[in-house]
Amino acid sequence: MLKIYHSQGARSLRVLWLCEEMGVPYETAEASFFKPSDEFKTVNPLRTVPAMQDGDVSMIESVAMMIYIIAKHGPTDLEVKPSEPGYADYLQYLMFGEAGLAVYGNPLVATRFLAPAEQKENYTAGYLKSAILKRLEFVGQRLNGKPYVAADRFTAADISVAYIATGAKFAGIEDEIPAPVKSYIENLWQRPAYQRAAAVK
Ligand SMILES: N[C@@H](CCC(=O)N[C@@H](CS)C(=O)NCC(=O)O)C(=O)O
Repeated sequence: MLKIYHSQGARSLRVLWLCEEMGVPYETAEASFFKPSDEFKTVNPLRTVPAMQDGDVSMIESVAMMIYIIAKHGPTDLEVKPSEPGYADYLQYLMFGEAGLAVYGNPLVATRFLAPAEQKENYTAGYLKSAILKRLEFVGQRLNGKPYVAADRFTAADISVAYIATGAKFAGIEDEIPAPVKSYIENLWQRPAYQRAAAVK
């Protein structure tokens, strides 16, 4: 069974949500930032969350875990195939959720909680915040009122992108998410699979 090293509100949410949508069984293990267990440190010497083990396989990138789980436990409509319209959008937004959005949040969160007071509002923090908000505006424009980012259906790309709302809370910018993107994500949050995943401690 998949073992997912999880911390509530971390990117492990993407992996749990995907498993819940697909009905893939998994177990979780605590991945604490402050008191990492020896087991977690062995699986992920970087100590970033999530990590995943599947037998002898260990992984530390949430979107790669999603691709792995889809490939191993699919087929699923959460994936868009190369033959389908929307394939390029699917790939793009699956990656964009992390590489174009969430990754900008890490240094912002670190600055918010760990930087000395006089550095909390520094140039880099301002840059990161505007980089995230600019990219969210881009997502809102691309959605143009549609409920999903690719292929006119709910896919893993939506799971990837929607994580930014959770990350934005830690970064203290959740109130600045553009309204169209906020409603897009709040609509995704109605899904029972999301709610089960979000409730996992
Ligand atoms: N690209 C990685 C990023 C993992 C990551 O940075 N996770 C955050 C929590 S959501 C973390 O562990 N931050 C602490 C750190 O960067 O040291 C992924 O998508 O899994």
